[in-house]
Amino acid sequence: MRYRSTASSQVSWRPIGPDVEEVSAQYADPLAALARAEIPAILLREAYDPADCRFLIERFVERGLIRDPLVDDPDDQRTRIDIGTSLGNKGGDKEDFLANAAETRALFSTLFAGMQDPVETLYERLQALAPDKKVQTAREPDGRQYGPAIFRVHYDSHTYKPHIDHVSLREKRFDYEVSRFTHQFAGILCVQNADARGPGVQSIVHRCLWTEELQPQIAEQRFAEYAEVQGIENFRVELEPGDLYFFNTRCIHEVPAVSGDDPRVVLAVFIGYAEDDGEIYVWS
Ligand SMILES: O=C(O)CCC(=O)C(=O)O
Ligand SMILES: [Fe+2]
Repeated sequence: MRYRSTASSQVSWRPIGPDVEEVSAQYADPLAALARAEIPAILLREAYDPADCRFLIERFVERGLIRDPLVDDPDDQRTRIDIGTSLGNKGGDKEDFLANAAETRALFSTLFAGMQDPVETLYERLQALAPDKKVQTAREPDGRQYGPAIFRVHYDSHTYKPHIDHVSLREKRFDYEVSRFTHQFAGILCVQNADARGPGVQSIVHRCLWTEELQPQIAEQRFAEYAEVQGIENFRVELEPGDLYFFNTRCIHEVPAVSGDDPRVVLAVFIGYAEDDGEIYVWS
């Protein structure tokens, strides 16, 4: 069945899934629906093997990329550890950013030995959702590539307050090739929940596309109140390890404080998309 998708629809704002076949059967162009925020997310269950999720965490510990959960290091109190290159953090210095991205690609070329490459899984699924476009790692006109994806490891109490992500609208970056895309999405693969006893709330996506007028509500941390008064719908994303979701990062979204003994670990990408662009760029 094809969901009705206008704001006046009786059908509430629900993600589509649980796999590419079903999504493609429901929507001729699922990414266009995401761009218009007709749906909160494309949610693909078991895109990646949960056993490989566990191997991956062990690999991170073996390689010293994250803290050993059995060793308490009083000098290391970080609530977030990144494995990969972030344009948001490093984009102020393009040379440094691109050099760092090359190091990440070198690291990732051996990191997944003996297991399915989760970055490949994520790109493959995205490509399957957009058969008419070419999905590839974002690159500058001279061919130099951005970081392909990033692991984010969040420890107890780490929170993302309501925000959006958008290279030009929010970060005001115009000197990178990815600025050309009208729409920005995120792809998030759950590697580990903070509490192994059940699916954790990963993020809350609000049915509200950012505009300049909304910025004060966000900056002054009044969005929750605003959403309540306006009766803005939201969708709470709950994932098991191996589940993957894509959402429009211009929809105001947040991640409640991580709570649990284990870190919440995700593999994340940003995605540049435009209806009239034959390429889809992926970066972190
Ligand atoms: O960790 C997440 O699920 C989402 C984090 C976030 O805000 C983003 O990737 O844009
Ligand atoms: Fe975000």
